[in-house]
Amino acid sequence: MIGGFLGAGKTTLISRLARHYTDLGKKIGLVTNDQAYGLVDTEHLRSQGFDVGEVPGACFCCKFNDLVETAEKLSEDALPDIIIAEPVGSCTDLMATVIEPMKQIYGERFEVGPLTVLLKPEHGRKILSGTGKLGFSPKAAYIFEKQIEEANIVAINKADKLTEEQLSELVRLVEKKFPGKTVVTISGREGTNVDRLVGLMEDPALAVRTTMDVDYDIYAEGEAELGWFNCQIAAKSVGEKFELDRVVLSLVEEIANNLVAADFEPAHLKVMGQSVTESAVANFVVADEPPELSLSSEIRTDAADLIVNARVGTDPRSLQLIVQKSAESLAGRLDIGLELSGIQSFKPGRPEPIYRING
Ligand SMILES: Nc1nc2c(ncn2[C@@H]2O[C@H](COP(=O)(O)OP(=O)(O)O)[C@@H](O)[C@H]2O)c(=O)[nH]1
Ligand SMILES: [Mg+2]
Repeated sequence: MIGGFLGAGKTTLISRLARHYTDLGKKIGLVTNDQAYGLVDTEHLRSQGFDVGEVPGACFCCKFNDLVETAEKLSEDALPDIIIAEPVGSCTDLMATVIEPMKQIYGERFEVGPLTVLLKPEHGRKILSGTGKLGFSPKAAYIFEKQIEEANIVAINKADKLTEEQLSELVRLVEKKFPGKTVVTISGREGTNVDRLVGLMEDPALAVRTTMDVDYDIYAEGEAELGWFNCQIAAKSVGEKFELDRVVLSLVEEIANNLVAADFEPAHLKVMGQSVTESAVANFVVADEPPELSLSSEIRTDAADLIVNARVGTDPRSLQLIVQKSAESLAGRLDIGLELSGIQSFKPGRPEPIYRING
């Protein structure tokens, strides 16, 4: 299981790990998870040819049996050697509510690896040092810290965009707050140090139980401070074909500008655009850095299906209005048709784990 805050780079790393193991001749099964339906991550990983099961509608701990069923379904055709699961980025207490129950109830069927947590540097430095604007309220920051606290392995991600100084500051902050943690610095996107991480993830000696107290009131309130918004958008050219990458990135930029203007901190906004053959993905993960195109299609097309997944520090209604307004103004500016459907807009409910085994 690879956890970590929204936008930490879990899906990117998982796709690299899946390729790594596939190249070694191993069969890989992936499981994605979210509070909502219609996930960019699922489509993104499937578009790379991986076998992906999805647990939508609530987190793994509240849908523990769906996680097991999904993992079992992955093995119906061909038993996977390794299953990698990505929990919701606003989730914590996974050791007590997912990993331990998995070991105790299904220990004979699955050997459960260490809980790896990716540290998102964009919010991590502010939250762990407690200096500057946190970006989120202390309650959401509580979740961020709890994710690190329960990890068997903390992987400080995105090393490629950090200076040596910033990296060692993050290592120092983690070691100071959570003494004795196994910490590694990686770039999931570039592949730096991923071999080292793989070595750690395969070490059964690291798959030990960690115990921690969690205040479920703070956890629930912290999670509920994030607005969730998903929708599909049918993009159609009015005249000439459009550049898919440009539409996907411009939509994220438009929404990002409006969020920043309203002082709403993004946790993760992602948009995927798919034509029949190609896909593009753009992301926005922190207010003070611009959005980026993380997968380019390099095609022009007449029509594409877009998926929007936004998790932002504001109420769902304001978030929905911003996405709708942004799509409308972009359609006018680029002279294309953008038709929204399948809107889901809500804040996550209180986490109610099926099992909790702690100490
Ligand atoms: N610079 C850099 N960006 C990364 C890295 N890993 C992921 N990202 C970017 O971070 C954003 C969020 O990544 P994603 O894997 O979707 O995060 P998730 O929400 O944790 O699954 C995307 O724009 C990625 O391209 C990395 O190692 N370095
Ligand atoms: Mg993801």
